[in-house]
Amino acid sequence: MPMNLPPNSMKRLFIISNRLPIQLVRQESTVQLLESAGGLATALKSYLQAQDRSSFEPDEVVWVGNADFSRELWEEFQQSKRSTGTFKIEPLWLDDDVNDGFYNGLSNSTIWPLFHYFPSFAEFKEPNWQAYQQANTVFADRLAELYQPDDVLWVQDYHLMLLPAMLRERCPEATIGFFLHIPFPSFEVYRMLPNRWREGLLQGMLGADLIGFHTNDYVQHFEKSVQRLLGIESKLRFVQIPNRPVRVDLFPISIDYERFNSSYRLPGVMAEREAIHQQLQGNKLLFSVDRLDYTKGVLNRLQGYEKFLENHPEWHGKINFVMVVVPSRSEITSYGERKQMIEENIGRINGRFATVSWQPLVYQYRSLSFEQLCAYYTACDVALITPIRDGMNLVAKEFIASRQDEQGVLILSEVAGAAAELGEALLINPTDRVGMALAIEEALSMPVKTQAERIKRMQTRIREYDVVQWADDFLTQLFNAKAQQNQWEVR
Ligand code: ADQ
Repeated sequence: MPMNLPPNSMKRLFIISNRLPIQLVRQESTVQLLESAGGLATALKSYLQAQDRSSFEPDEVVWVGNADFSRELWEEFQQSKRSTGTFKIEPLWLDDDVNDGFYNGLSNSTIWPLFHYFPSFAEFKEPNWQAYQQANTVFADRLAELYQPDDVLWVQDYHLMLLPAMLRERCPEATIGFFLHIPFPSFEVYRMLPNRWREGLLQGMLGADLIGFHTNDYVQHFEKSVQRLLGIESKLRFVQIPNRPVRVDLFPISIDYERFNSSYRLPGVMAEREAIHQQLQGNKLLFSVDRLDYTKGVLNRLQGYEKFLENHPEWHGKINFVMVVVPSRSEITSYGERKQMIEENIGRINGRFATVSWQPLVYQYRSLSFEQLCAYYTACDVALITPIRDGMNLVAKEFIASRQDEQGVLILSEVAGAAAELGEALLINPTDRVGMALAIEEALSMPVKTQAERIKRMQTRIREYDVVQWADDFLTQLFNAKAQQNQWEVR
């Protein structure tokens, strides 16, 4: 039976993720603090920045993660007595070889490809598994030193799947939540991991009191894997571990809706939008923005656009596609190869269709500022978001929220977690080029009234379950799960 505990029963909230949401760099004689990008950091920072809207008021929020900067730089920064914002930072430093096997190895060359249904990209190297265990142990040992009763430990994502059980061993009474930001794959894919790894990762997650996923499918895939590999059944969203049933549920992550919606009238955004419109000279604009990652479906998107241009010569000279790709994980070979393939395809498509006065594809390999991002979101006619797999995809939600003018069409992959909530988008299969070409045509000819109806419905949903709701929902359920376990023990 759910019961809500008073929010103040949380003393400190620990957010624990592989990377910290900030970076430190030396610029001339001072240490500068920069924001890190990426879905997880963006979402959790948005929550912490909007905490006045949250029902939870911890005395302190502490973010624990691996530092991208040296110990010396951190000490210098601390001596300058500058603040890291609304939360405290607790940096960790892993040995280089451990970090390589843990981050580039098991996290991003095994779990990431396998969980996104790219098993042929997955490596199964024992030293990487060792490094993954070592890295999770470093987190667990440090957290056990920091932990005090009534602290809440919220572990984030696939790099730290062993951590909840390690924490449970060290702090048996602790309130521990775990949230997975990527898909949890179907059992047939998950079972491809070596036996000890696949059982170890499940046991690791089950150290938590609550395990959260983006969608119902991911919850079911997880429950099935636990049942088939560990022989533990689930009932009514509780994994039936004796004396400590573990709650599993869905919490579709979201964005700071108001921040994106109100950006429409920011002077910087208006000026950028105006500049984009002038360059377009009346042409329609297709837009996409992603981290460089094979899961984001950039090549398929290019092929879909090529098909559209092939089938629709009447659109030649009247449409531009701006594709922005942010550098990511450049140390991993498959990412570098992808970049080369993308650039070759862009060159080929432009070579095939461009004229002296028209370039069908404009490619930018860089990060955009918030103003630039919102200017593109609101200047474009169609946002083309076509991942081959994506846990959620915040870009889709940001685009919809930004459209205060209630115009624009979202073409969205049916296998992005966001598709479960954004049913008014034109949903496509990302491997179906013909389907993508048809969707582009449909989007370009959609009446403005229909665009507005669809956008408004999606906006209502994102506004009502924004990132603050998401985090509050997770934390409320975490307290409920803990209370239910306590009742269980009394019985
Ligand atoms: P990511 O794979 O990083 O996140 P996504 O959810 O789309 O993917 O978030 C990317 C973030 O980076 C967005 O906030 C976007 O605005 C920003 N961004 C992307 N390209 C940018 C650019 N060129 N310049 C500036 N900003 C850019 C992971 C999972 C997702 C899940 C999130 C949150 O893979 O499925 O939605 O975590 O759980």
